[in-house]
Amino acid sequence: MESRLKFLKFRAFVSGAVGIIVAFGITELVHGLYQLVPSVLVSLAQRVVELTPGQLVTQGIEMLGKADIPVLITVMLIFTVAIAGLLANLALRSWVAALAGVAVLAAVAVAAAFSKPFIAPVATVATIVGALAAGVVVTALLLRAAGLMSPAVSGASGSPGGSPSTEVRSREAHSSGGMAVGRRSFLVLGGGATVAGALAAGFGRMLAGGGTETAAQSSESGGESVAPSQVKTLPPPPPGASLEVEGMPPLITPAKDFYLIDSALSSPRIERENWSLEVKGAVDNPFEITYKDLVSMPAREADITLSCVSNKVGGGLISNGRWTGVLLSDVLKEAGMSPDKINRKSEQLVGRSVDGWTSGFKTARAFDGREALVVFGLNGEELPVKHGYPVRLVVPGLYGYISATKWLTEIELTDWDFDAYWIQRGWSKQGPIKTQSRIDTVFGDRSIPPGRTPVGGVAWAPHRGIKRVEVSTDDGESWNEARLAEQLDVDTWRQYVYEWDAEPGEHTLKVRATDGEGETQTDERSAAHPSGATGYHTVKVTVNEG
Ligand SMILES: Nc1nc2c(c(=O)[nH]1)N[C@H]1C(S)=C(S)[C@@H](COP(=O)(O)O)O[C@H]1N2
Ligand SMILES: [Mo]
Repeated sequence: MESRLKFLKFRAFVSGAVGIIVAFGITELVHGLYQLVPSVLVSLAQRVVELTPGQLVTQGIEMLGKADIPVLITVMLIFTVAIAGLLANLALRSWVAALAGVAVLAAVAVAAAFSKPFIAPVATVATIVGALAAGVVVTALLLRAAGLMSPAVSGASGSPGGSPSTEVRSREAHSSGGMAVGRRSFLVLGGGATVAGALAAGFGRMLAGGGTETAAQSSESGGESVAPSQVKTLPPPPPGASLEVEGMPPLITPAKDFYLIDSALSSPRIERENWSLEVKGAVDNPFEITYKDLVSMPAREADITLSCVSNKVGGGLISNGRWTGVLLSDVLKEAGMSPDKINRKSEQLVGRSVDGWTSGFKTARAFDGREALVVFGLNGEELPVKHGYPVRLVVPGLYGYISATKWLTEIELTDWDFDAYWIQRGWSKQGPIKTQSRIDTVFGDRSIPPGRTPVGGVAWAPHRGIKRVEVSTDDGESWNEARLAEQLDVDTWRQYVYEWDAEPGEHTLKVRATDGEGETQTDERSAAHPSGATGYHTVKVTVNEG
């Protein structure tokens, strides 16, 4: 191993690494300025996710949580930098071989970029080729400054031929004075190029942004406003639905804090002018609807709590939104569908995203009275890009992975045999949100002063509602009735609080909820996979002597 590594010249490695950083800087900057050229880094990482077996992806998401994307991108970056360093070493022996390697990189990058929806093909190819060419030039200049390559062979075109390896050896052997000058320019050029590349990439990422911005706030979409015509809005939530307790999450989650889960490493950006929804499959009247048509249908606001199946007991992958949208049943009626027409061939409703992601649930859920919505607004604003702009599905009582397709572009009615994205990856095909409760106002592994301590939080059983919440302060030996806030809607979570008179010592707090049908959540612990975590949220606290 050691001896093999000696073949590698460190400065050549650095030259290649700097070259690829410059190349990435250029692609990211162009992406920031022009969204239709996708981020090469993100598209590469996206392909990796898609080609990785689902179980592994799932574990990755569970292990890394919100850090999964940055970690993956960092690994990609290190991997690519290493390849570039090796290619620069290869260049010392054969420019032809090294350039062939660069061509392979270009091909991989183009292939990854083209797997994204909505790209400008010519600009994308030009950007990738241009960026890699710039990287090659920088690498060649650095190799020359490092004295590893004669000016004659360091042109960007890589003028093959000659015998670079003997050339290199002879240059290294003599002229130590020349090397000193070379070292300085190597450092200046190398450092400068790295900083420039990193700055360009950083600036590009910043421009590309994301956050919870809406498309209207982001640069391109200044289009005419398409105002929904008839929205049945809701009154502000009654004051009784919120409890004034420190640490309690807000009844309606602000869009910027709404939890985020998707397989898309960067959100697809779709202009609503170009958006349409196709309703197809086992329906009498397959049809396509534009954004304008959709928002001119009767719309409503609905308070619905959305949860991710991979939320751990006590976890934060749950939020409550006030969604604006059209009833899914109304859209299906336009396609000639009605509850009595549901049969084996139309048993499942598949929602497909522009990026190919799918969810699927029983078509009957669209007609059983719950406010399953084709959504275009969140909390009185346009749907944020990250949460599915311009249109997504939200179905009360069902986990997001089977129902809540973001960047929705297709609804297909089909049989139950079709397996949607996460079903193919081993998650349960049935995805009702399990009854759960969480302690928000007291944290574990911390000590608190004795005396009155509100133990509160949220409990949820979307579409069944919460009838009762109990809190135990003695590890489940005895249970105390918690005070409930008003239930905003059966489809939302409900706040509770139990005023605990905390005495010094160690205490194990637990919470359990009973749904509107009288069913109490199970205390049996199970992991999130395959159908949602169960068990009581448990918090250990130490109460001081005071
Ligand atoms: N297109 C698309 N839609 C998607 C997903 C996805 O990966 N891609 N993830 C789903 C999952 S697993 C959940 S829990 C919800 C999360 O919605 P949010 O990110 O708006 O909170 O979206 C669902 N919709
Ligand atoms: Mo999810």
